[in-house]
Amino acid sequence: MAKKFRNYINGKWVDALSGQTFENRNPANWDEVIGVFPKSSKEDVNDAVKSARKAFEAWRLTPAPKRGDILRKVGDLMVAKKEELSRQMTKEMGKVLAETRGDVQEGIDTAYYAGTEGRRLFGHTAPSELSNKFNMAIRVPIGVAGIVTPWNFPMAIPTWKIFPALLCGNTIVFKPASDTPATATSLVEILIEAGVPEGVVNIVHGGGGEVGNAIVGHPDVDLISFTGSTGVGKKISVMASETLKRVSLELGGKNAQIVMPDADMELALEGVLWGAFGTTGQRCTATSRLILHEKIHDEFVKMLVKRVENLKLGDGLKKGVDVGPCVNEDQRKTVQSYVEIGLEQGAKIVAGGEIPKDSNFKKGWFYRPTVFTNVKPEHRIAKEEIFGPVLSVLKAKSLDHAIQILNDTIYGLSSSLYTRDVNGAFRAIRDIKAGITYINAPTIGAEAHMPFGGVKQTGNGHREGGWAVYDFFSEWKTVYIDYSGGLQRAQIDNY
Ligand code: UN1
Repeated sequence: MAKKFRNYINGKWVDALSGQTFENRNPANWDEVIGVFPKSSKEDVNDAVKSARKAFEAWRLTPAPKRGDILRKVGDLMVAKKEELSRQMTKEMGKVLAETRGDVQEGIDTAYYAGTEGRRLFGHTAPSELSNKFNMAIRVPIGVAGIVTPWNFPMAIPTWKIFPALLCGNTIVFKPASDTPATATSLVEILIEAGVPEGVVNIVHGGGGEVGNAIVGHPDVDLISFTGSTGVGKKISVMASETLKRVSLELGGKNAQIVMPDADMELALEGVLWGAFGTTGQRCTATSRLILHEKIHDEFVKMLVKRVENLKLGDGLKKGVDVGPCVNEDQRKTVQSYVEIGLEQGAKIVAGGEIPKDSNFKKGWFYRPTVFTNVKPEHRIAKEEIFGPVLSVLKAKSLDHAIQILNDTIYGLSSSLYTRDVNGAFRAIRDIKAGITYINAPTIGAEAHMPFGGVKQTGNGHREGGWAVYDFFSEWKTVYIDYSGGLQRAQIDNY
């Protein structure tokens, strides 16, 4: 019998009101059922929002350092359970164990950052233009936050949103991706164990159409923080505008790594292998374009193909496996269809390009790590986000040309340049249009205490991570205290 999971609303574990359920299976072995989860609807969301609204009144008045203490305890519990959480995540979404450990660690880092932020959460003071008057701006909680998260970082991304939201004094209605509901449940269990009061965190499982839309459309939800596709992000933006919610969108990417002839080639090779095929290419920061200077193009492609062919595909729990399966059937179909589009438009496959035929792979959503050469900037595989193990190689004549190709996309999340030329590197930092630029490091590997997010259609200008996310989850309140005992008119009495 598969384990049965529930929603957590108003301090109680409950089934969906409709009684409906859905199953989640291991993408490396679809015979294995991870669990059965409530298939919730609008009514369940209504209950969760009601619970979060009620709990907000006490939570907003809980001192921030106390909220921080709870989050520090959350971090301690995550440390204690790191291995268990990582294994559960690999089974649930397929990425290899070393990476799921990294995912949990990112959550731990975020918890400890939030814990200490409880004793900062700085505001500002500024002198008044009038005598005997004091000015300050303080951060205040906003209300109920709707948190809608993807399956590729099932622990890290929810923590990026939920921990700072809680620290700032907001309450939560959490809808995790339906491909990773078990990891999300573990996170909620940890929050409860650490002492988050009843009603402050609520989790509602189910599909985006039903549960996600109900959260975004709910008039009593004040904030939405969403990570996912650009298509869905645009719909959320429109829907949330009805009630003028504050919305943070973390969307697609078409990230590129540039390699110049003066770079350390071995290092650049390690970088692109990790950036393109880590998490089976299913990161919004994944390297999906490699822009090679023409002088080193042929030699680099040769080195790359050799290494890609040796990447070991398999069940992420097994030792020595480099690349796990795609998360589900739809995702693998998308990958396959982009490979066909690439071929049709005249690109050339130099590695992978197929579903593995070996019987070991029969019961999982595996796809061979794939490299295309002869890719032109106008090809769809150079423009559209694939979210799978597919790398498109393009050729550039110079650094400026490479930057121009890199910028030729609607997205702007991550970017990378391998070079030893410090002048070129600084020019690239200035001219690359992306939220994140790495020099001599791959496009993946963001750290929890630094701002994370993109420009152009990767988002709507907000940032997660570090200090920046606290701006999203709190409201500025400006306070003027006049202790002159008389009416002082700003802009008038002093001029
Ligand atoms: C994502 O793919 O949505 O920098 C997040 C990275 C990770 C986070 C990725 N630390 O790749």
